[in-house]
Amino acid sequence: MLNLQTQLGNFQFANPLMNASGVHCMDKTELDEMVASASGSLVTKSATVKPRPGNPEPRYADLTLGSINSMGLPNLGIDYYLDYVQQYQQEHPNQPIFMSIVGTTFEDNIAVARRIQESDFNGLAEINLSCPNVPGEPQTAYDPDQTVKILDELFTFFTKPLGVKLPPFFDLAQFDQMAAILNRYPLAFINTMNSLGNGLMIDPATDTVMIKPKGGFGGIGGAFAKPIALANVRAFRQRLRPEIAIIGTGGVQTGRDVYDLILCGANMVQVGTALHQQGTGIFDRLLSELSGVMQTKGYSSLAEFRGQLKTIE
Ligand code: IRO
Repeated sequence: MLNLQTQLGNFQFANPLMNASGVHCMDKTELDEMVASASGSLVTKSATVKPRPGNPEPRYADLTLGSINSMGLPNLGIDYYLDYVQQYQQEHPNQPIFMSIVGTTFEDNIAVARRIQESDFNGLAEINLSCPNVPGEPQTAYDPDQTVKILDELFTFFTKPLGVKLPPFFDLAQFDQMAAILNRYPLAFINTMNSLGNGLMIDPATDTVMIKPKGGFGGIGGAFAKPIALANVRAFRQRLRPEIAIIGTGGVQTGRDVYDLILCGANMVQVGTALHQQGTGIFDRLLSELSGVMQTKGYSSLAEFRGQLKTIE
């Protein structure tokens, strides 16, 4: 019998799959569909203190190898998502849920985290330090000093399981620097990675950018992201304390993609662009394809191959 169970700290999940925050998690209808799906868990849309309409449309486009988005953090506000998870927790006491939170300023990051700390939320919180799409705001985790400032303040009061959503990094020195910072904090997990920030795609019929906000610049997801995601999961697994789990996110289209992220060290795996394009039925296919790869390789649990990537001597 195949066992697809995974764990993150003390939390158990029937399988490693979830949505990536921002995809299929904006409101109760989408979240309920995630709950009804074959995924092992789910995360709510990154929430700010107050609701936000986000950027003007068009703000998302499908591409041949993925997607581009500049949604601009549309969300229904932290109170909406807290109401949702409170109900969820009563109905699914043994199925932990994730909440994503974000602020566009230092003060707002702290304020939204306080709302979670003061609530009866008993799942895992993820603070998004990597939103690429708020005009005028840099991605927090590309600024080590700002990252330290936020984490220092958060851990003065935040006692629930907390992870950070990171942007992609591209240089081994950046991995060293960021891992050294993250290792100083009692983080439950990191989630690597957010979309590849500030890409640009052009519609060849009209010579026009594909999305309206920020002159067409937006976060790139899908197949474009897979090698970068693998590298980020691998690089952080090699550098982080073993108690800090890793959620691998980027470029999952098949069960083999899920397997590859686990091979690099992921404890859970999120699906973004492909979930947006195919809907929640994708989780059944991914689980069956993942099981097929494991059977071919002779594995009966994820732990047998997690982190077991081979290199060439
Ligand atoms: O534009 C968005 O809402 C968005 C966010 I907060 C993010 O973290 N990543 C992304 O690609 N889009």
